[in-house]
Amino acid sequence: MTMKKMTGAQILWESLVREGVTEVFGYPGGAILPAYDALLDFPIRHTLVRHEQGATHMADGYARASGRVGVAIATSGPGATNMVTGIATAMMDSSPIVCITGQVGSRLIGSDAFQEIDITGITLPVTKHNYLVTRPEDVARTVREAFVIATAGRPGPVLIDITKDAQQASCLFDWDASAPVARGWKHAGAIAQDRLAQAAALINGADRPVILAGHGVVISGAMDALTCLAERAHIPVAVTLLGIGGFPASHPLSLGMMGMHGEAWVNTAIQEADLLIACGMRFDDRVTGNLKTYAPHARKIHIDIDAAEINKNVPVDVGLVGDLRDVLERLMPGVATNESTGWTDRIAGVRGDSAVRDIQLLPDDGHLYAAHVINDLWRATRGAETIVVTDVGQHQMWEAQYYHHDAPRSLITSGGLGTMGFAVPAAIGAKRARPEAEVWAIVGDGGFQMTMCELATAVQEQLAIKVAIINNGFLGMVRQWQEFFYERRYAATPLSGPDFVKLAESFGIHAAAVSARSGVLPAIEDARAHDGPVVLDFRVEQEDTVYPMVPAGADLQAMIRRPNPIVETAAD
Ligand SMILES: Cc1cc2nc3c(=O)[nH]c(=O)nc-3n(C[C@H](O)[C@H](O)[C@H](O)COP(=O)(O)OP(=O)(O)OC[C@H]3O[C@@H](n4cnc5c(N)ncnc54)[C@H](O)[C@@H]3O)c2cc1C
Ligand SMILES: Cc1ncc(C[n+]2csc(CCOP(=O)(O)OP(=O)(O)O)c2C)c(N)n1
Ligand SMILES: [Mg+2]
Repeated sequence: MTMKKMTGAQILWESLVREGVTEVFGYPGGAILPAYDALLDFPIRHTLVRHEQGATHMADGYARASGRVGVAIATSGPGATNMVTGIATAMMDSSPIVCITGQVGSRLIGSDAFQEIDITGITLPVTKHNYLVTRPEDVARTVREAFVIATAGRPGPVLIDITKDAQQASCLFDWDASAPVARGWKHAGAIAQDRLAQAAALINGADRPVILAGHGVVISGAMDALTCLAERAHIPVAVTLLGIGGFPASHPLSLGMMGMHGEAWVNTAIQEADLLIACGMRFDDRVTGNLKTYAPHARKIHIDIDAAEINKNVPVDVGLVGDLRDVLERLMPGVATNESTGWTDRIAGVRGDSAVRDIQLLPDDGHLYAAHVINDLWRATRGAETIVVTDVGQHQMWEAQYYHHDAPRSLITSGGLGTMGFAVPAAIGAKRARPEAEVWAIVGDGGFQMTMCELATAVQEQLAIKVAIINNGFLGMVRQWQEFFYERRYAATPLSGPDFVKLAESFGIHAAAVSARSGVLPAIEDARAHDGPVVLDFRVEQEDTVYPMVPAGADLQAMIRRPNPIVETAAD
């Protein structure tokens, strides 16, 4: 191959193109200007964001919707520091993004130069890896390594900080000679056959097994393998928040979400189980509650690609380190067919007896309930290729409970960091990744006000995202904690906001407010029919509460239930 002299900036884009990148999300500034100048000559579309946090969430939403690496770009100093929340969000949820930041000239480093910040130092704990590049010769290799590291094993964010002089200077571009050197990301070794046999024996001998399906199911593409295991051994499947969509909600063996706001019968099943098969999930504290009393009767199998997760929170009997799909496929030959239904009947009994919400029976007291809005959205969009992106708070939990996901990558949400402000930009990124999909952002009035500036991005880029604001006039989830644990002393949780309809209209966005149940479906249908972004302001009951709730650190069975339950059954 003939080698060509190119600037570091040109090599950056050429390398990204060769990595298959077609979209980047970013915001320019002095230290990254050489890269922006060169961008005009490369077949990569740039989405101009309104805040660099938005760029990182867009890259993250893009990655989660597609499984490809999302790319964000910003300048040095404040541009780079604005990215930190988005990088941490991606880190906590194992989402593969590559962030590129400009840095002051290499001779100025350490001089407190204008907009100089040690972004590799700042992001060290929230990236899988990061780089400071000071020579054009290192750009191609660094980009190639970054893409390997972002996606290999457990995915995560990588940051590349490139000095201005490294962008400007030229060198010979040699792609082949820049092949990444494998270092710390080598794949886990093969799992010994006796470990697989041990796991299979536990499964074959269990009377009350439960599969705990996490985000790793989706990341690994293990949906079919998981369904195969569940069906062959007749094992019910509970999902984590990030595992939603990894196993179809409509499947007869689907239990629903586990944990703090999981369904009562799911947590009961886990506490009664004699075997847990944890698949690509990390036993987050939102999932386990009190570790001392967690699943006390259960033997545990844990399959995870990250060896550090095995025995981290929950000691297990058999740990299998590897890619979930691969491990499940190798496990299957040893798994016996089981048709006994005693255990699933028992769970169905708990499910039927226990007072479960039936949102159809929530009192018709003139108030609009978030649960109705979300369930109606599910009814309206089921069957269509829909991606729901949520923000963080009560509405996020109601989404998990009342929207029933059958497809992987159809729910995108910030679980580990719980980043308010995530939904609108992540929805924009998801829409970029899958333009044919209908993309809904479900967002609280608090979180919406954190990143609502990105509506301008949706308008400028003509991205037809639909935004449903669950407007309860409160920082609802914090208010709920104050209601339960702080004697209803609502310190700093009542929240005002602008007139969201007027606000959206000022961006040139079609918008409507809804305050009655009868208005919900027509508004949703109108939004779906509208060819462009839409904002719907759902003015819901102000002091509604997410039930059930396991108080932080409490035993999983110690759920706070809706008081005076009406006869409740699972929605549909
Ligand atoms: C307000 C709020 C309330 C919440 N309440 C709940 C709740 O009630 N219930 C709940 O479940 N969550 C809840 N969460 C989310 C919770 O905090 C965690 O984010 C979530 O439980 C993590 O799910 P996970 O372990 O499946 O995914 P991740 O945290 O993304 O972990 C994925 C795991 O899969 C592994 N993995 C990745 N790729 C592979 C692969 N190819 N093969 C094998 N393994 C792989 C990773 O190493 C990792 O261990 C809540 C969050 C918020 C903000
Ligand atoms: C950036 C950030 N700041 C603070 C919090 C703490 N927090 C978690 S939920 C929540 C309230 C969210 O309110 P809103 O967006 O209106 O959603 P609701 O709970 O009312 O549905 C807050 C403040 C957070 N998760 N993220
Ligand atoms: Mg709110």
